[in-house]
Amino acid sequence: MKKVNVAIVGATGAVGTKILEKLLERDFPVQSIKLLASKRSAGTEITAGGHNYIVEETVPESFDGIDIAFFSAGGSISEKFAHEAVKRGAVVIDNTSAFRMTEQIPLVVPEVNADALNGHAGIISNPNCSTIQMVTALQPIREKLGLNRIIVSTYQAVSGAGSEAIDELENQSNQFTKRSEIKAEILPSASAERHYPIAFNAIPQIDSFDSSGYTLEELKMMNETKKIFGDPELSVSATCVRLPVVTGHSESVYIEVGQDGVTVKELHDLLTNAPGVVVQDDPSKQLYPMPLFAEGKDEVFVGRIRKDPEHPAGFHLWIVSDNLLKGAALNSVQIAETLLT
Ligand code: 25A
Ligand code: L14
Repeated sequence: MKKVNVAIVGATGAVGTKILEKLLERDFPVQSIKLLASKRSAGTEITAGGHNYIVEETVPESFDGIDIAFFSAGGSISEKFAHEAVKRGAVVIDNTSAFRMTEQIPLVVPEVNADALNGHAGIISNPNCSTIQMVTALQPIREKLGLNRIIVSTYQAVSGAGSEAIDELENQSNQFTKRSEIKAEILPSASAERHYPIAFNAIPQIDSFDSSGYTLEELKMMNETKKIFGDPELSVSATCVRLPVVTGHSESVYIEVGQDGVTVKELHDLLTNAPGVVVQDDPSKQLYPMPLFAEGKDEVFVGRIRKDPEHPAGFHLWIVSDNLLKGAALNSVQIAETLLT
């Protein structure tokens, strides 16, 4: 395989750090790796895989000679630099929401719609973390049985909101046990008018509200799922909730498949053979997925598969994955690997 020159924008962040880890761990064919972040982090030394890297400030010239640029520094940075990177010859794999719903830009989960990469024009979007793990698990079901409806409630980890949110949960947990004043400055979102403690709490707001009453995170799940599946008619609705979990998103998913009379065993068999999916489902052994045990793992874990007693095509599933890996860094690196093969 041809060796490539890679850049990571947002390399010091929660997702950027994992992208570097995955590139090294998976023997990605790198010629060189350039770590980019804001001016604040320029000069920081990062040691990984026996190499010392010095973080540089992101400027337009950073992308000269780069073949693949991974972006994970927030939407505004992608808007500022992604087109510039493409102009200078790079393919951009973007982890932010900046271009996901732009029609000509592919939104890709390799296990689901690798074909969408054909004929891309330089920018490829990596979907939202909650969306990725859900569509990865539902793809084999949709392919074989059809899918008419999804109702999902999420239980999301703080690492999805970046490293500052992880620090906030840790600090608040300490403040709580020491009975000192609890300081909330980041969640539910840095730009929100009011902030609430996440430690020992559950916050039914991820990102800001739309005039419809849904949050942007919920709308991302609804719109991105339809785009990835290529099915604008699919009925999807979401409720997204933040929990005091560091890493690993969980989802309670209700689906209506395209035919009646399907059995739980059929779903088990389909999911057991699905790429990137692991079934953990045995009530007699209390076996089900949990975020604490999904952290650091590449797979999407599925359990609690049950038939809805009131609807002939309805099923319930519990889907868990590491939001920084399959939900972000791993999926981005898999997109790059798919492009190179
Ligand atoms: O707009 P979106 O798409 O909704 O994305 C919003 C946020 O979501 C995260 C990502 O946070 C992003 O900021 N994110 C994006 N995609 C994601 C995904 N798929 C995702 N999360 C989950 N799944 P993050 O923490 O992962 O990454 C932030 C990185 O962005 C870098 N960055 C910021 N501004 C930049 C920039 N890079 C280039 N140019 C810019 N102008 C940021 O680097 C980080 O790598 P950094 O240089 O800001 O350094 C982070 C270090 O600095 C400390 N720090 C943070 N704030 C301050 C600070 N130090 C001093 N003062 C501060 N105010 C941090 O502790 C950290 O060590
Ligand atoms: O759109 O705060 O990829 O958990 C995913 C994580 C947005 C923020 C995205 C979070 C991000 C979200």
